[in-house]
Amino acid sequence: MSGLFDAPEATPLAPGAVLLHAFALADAPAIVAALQAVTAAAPLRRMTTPGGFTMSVAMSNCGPLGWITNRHGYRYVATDPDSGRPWPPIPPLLLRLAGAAAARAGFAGFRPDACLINRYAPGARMALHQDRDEQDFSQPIVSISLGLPALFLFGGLQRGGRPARVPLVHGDVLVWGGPARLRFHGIAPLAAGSQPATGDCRINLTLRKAGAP
Ligand code: MD6
Ligand code: FE
Repeated sequence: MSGLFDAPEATPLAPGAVLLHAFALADAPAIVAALQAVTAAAPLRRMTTPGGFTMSVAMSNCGPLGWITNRHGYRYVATDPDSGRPWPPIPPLLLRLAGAAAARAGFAGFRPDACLINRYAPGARMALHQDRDEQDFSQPIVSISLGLPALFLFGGLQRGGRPARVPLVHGDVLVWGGPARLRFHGIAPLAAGSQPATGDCRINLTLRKAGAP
């Protein structure tokens, strides 16, 4: 129940994009524990962009498909290129949470087949980009923030212009799809801080439907 002086449960950012405050907060300890097992099997690693730069964010995946970048481009693949094994399965807790968050934002029936795990150490950032390597843009993306706070840069459908700056804190869930699905977005360089839940870093999980509908 929310009262006059409570923080809002949901903030619409744009048509198709909504920030669900603290939606993952109660599940955060269980999510962090499940991620330990995932990243033990598929360790976080800093990938190379097609332009030859090493990303500041360390990444891994779980699910039938995982997002990778290397000198040959960006794409989704079924096996971890570092081990040759399939990515670990998406923990059921995350599937449930993503489906509930998507439904809360108006996207019923969301069934992700990919979960990208991003780990930001202080100073790490994500340049403005669009998420367009998925096959079906009718499906939303559910983004879970854990650990240190970050400033989300929320741009428009075209590159250029000054993006809005949206603070994301531990337990926040951002859902976007529909008319917002191809907006440019990024993360400002992470400020250092103390966050026992994740060990002084930020973890972002993005659950997507990457494969064919
Ligand atoms: C991040 N998020 O929060 C980066 N992409 O660390 C993303 O790149 C992102 O939050 C698509 C949809 C939601 C997101
Ligand atoms: Fe993205």
